[in-house]
Amino acid sequence: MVTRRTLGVLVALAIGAAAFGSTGQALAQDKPTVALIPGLTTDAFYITMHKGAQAAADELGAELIFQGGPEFNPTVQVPVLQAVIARQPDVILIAPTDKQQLIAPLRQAVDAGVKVITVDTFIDDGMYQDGAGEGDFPLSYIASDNVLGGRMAGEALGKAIGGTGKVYVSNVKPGISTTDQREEGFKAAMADFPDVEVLETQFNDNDANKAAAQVQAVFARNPDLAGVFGANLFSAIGAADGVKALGKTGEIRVVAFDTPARIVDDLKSGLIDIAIAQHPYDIGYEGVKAAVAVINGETVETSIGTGFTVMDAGNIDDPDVQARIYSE
Ligand code: T6T
Repeated sequence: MVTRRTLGVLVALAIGAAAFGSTGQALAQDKPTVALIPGLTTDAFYITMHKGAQAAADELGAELIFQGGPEFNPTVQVPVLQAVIARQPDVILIAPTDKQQLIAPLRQAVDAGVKVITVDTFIDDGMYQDGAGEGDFPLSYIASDNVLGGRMAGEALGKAIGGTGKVYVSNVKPGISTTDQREEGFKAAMADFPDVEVLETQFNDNDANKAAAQVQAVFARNPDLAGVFGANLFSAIGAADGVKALGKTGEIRVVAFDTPARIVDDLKSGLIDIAIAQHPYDIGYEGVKAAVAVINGETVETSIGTGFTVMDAGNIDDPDVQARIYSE
């Protein structure tokens, strides 16, 4: 006799048989699976991106894996990528931590049948699917326009210092698409300020403490230092901390890229003049949307741009502006 209990067991066995092949190996899940590999996990920018990605995954019925390393560094990111490839998601969304060093490891993903889309940063020249270059195989690039963002920062800093004086870029390290492009845009904007001298870029390895110490060292050599552009979250926090430690708030002007929560106080106190918020939530959301489209056999744009919100002391209390402060 088939009792209620044995029926339950039979149903459970049937579900088990559907989920596992005769070898006991897991079969592909019904749900599309998307993996998001950030530049590093403990950065408010990527934490916010994760939220947007999760929102899209929930809406579209996709499974989202979020796996990353503790540092923005290809040596740390490549093993994470290899572990994710072994999990065989349908699509990998990744913020590659170096333009060149991630090309070959990402090629391995494609060879393993996993589709690749890059978010925030790109590999190679960032022009995908054009048949040119070793790294044209990702299907799409979803990000801010970083040259434009750097240009906006340059214009803001040039104006803040009255079009004259010495400035420098506090940057992470060469070879990262986003921060390289921000510096490029910043320097292009400075061409409109002939009386501004752009000093040598200081590279801080994504370490805010190092960036702060560099402000003090540059100031020691250039007591007439007028401004610093912090080209990402850690560079900007370090630049602000360095200026504060010198007691030069409002005298050495700071323009920040990225907007973690503490930016609010720094804008209000005049430590930072302007902060350029990216829209990482949208990058994550659009990333998963594009991934699911690809899984459904649709073609996606090879380049999808997201916007900016420029924050200053005058608008920082607006709810629309507050909404663009990154999550922690
Ligand atoms: O500025 C973002 C990101 O766009 C960049 O690629 C790396 O740094 C951040 O994550 C901020 O820390």
